[in-house]
Amino acid sequence: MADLTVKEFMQEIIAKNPGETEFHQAVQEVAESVLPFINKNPKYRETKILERIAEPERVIMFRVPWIDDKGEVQINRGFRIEMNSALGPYKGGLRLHPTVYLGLLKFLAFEQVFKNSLTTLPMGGGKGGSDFNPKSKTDNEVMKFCQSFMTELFRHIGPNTDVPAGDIGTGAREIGFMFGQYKRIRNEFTGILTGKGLNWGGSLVRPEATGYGCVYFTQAMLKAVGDSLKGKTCTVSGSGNVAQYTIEKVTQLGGKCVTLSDSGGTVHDPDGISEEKLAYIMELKNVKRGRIKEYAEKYNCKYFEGKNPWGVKCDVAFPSATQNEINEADAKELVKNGCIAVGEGANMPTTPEGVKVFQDAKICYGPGKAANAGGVATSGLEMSQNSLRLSWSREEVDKKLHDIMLAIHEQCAKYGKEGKYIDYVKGANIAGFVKVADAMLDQGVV
Ligand code: NDP
Ligand code: 2IT
Repeated sequence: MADLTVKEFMQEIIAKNPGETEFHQAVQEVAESVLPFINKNPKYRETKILERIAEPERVIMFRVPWIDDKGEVQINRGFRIEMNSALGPYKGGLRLHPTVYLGLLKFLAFEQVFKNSLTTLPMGGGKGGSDFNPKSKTDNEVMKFCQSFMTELFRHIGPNTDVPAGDIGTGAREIGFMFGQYKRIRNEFTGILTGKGLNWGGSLVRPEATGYGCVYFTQAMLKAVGDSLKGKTCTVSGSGNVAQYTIEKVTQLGGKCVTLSDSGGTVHDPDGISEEKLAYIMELKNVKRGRIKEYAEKYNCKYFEGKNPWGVKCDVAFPSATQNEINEADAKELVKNGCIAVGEGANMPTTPEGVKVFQDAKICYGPGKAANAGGVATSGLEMSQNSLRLSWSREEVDKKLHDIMLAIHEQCAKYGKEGKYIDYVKGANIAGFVKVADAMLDQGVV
């Protein structure tokens, strides 16, 4: 059989999924890593495993009608992409953001399959959400939306079927409203969502897990080249869940975070974001739901309207906002300014051209599906605790998270080592692929 080229493979993907540009981007990156491996292993080629992984097992799209505080009817579109269940129940977050459409969630669901495989826990991959914009909505409006969303979603999920969680725009408040509605409809208290409140089934360290895990992974990358986070200046984008706990852990490990951002712009605080300043950010973002600009006003530092943080000189960068937030020019700027490591808290935050810049410069580059897997891994730990009807201590969960991040680093190194350099993109893609592919082979053509 002649080798299957990335070009041939992508032509079919693009023809079958027109206009879904983020999905094409995510599939192409995996195909570039995995096709050479598949071509050498005919059992995967003959059984069209990658073609099957790129086709969701099921896509659910639905109307989400609700009534706002003025009494006006609003209509949003809800989605759940049940991508792959070879390794366990579908698992992945729910994104609430006006840019949500089918192609965006398919990219996230596709990435999730490989990420969840890397965690070593029994979880398939999925993603969902809606084009609902929680910003500037009242708590009552958010509750009305969440209840309507769950009124359709409930029939598709379950503790052994599909277990959603948070993502952009879906935090503790939204998970609470959705859980309440599920329980009311089904008359059942079960672990159908993760990221739940700590006193009603949530796991300790789940709120912190994505940020902490990303820092643990970055620390492992630095250790592999004989370095550490101690004394390093770090830039962070975003100011939500992932950004907040990235800052907390970097600071605990002796690094200094100097930026934060939101869709309005970036703040630069050269003195570093201390524990006290972080507490202010958490109140500002999680309770008052304000803008990051207010931080600059309070602490008298610079605010760059409409700008991202990548122009600020740093040793380590933690993109923790959204997809494609680092382009080729940003990546060049980072490398030029001496950046030695990038830990992706966000999903696919670097464009393919940007990734190439990092790879050519041979800096430590940890792609999202490896570096941010601590969030979903701890969701897996929450599912285990729910099944056992037990809750583990903070130290226990944190240790398991730390061990999982080191195990992911090991798997990436195993498949991505090229002499002294570790290509974490190749490593994560192949390691993630092999486990899913082997499970699919065992389970027949389904
Ligand atoms: P949050 O909603 O808590 O925070 C998102 C942050 O990113 C906000 O500061 C937001 O600013 C900013 N942001 C979002 N979209 C844009 C945009 N288009 N342009 C500029 N800034 C933007 O989300 P999370 O912290 O949970 O998620 C951040 C990233 O991490 C996402 O890529 C997510 O998929 C990924 N991730 C999250 C996990 C989790 O457990 N939560 C797990 C693994 C990955 P603003 O408020 O102005 O929109
Ligand atoms: O992108 C992700 O991994 C998440 N948003 C977390 C998913 C989860 O099920 O915890």
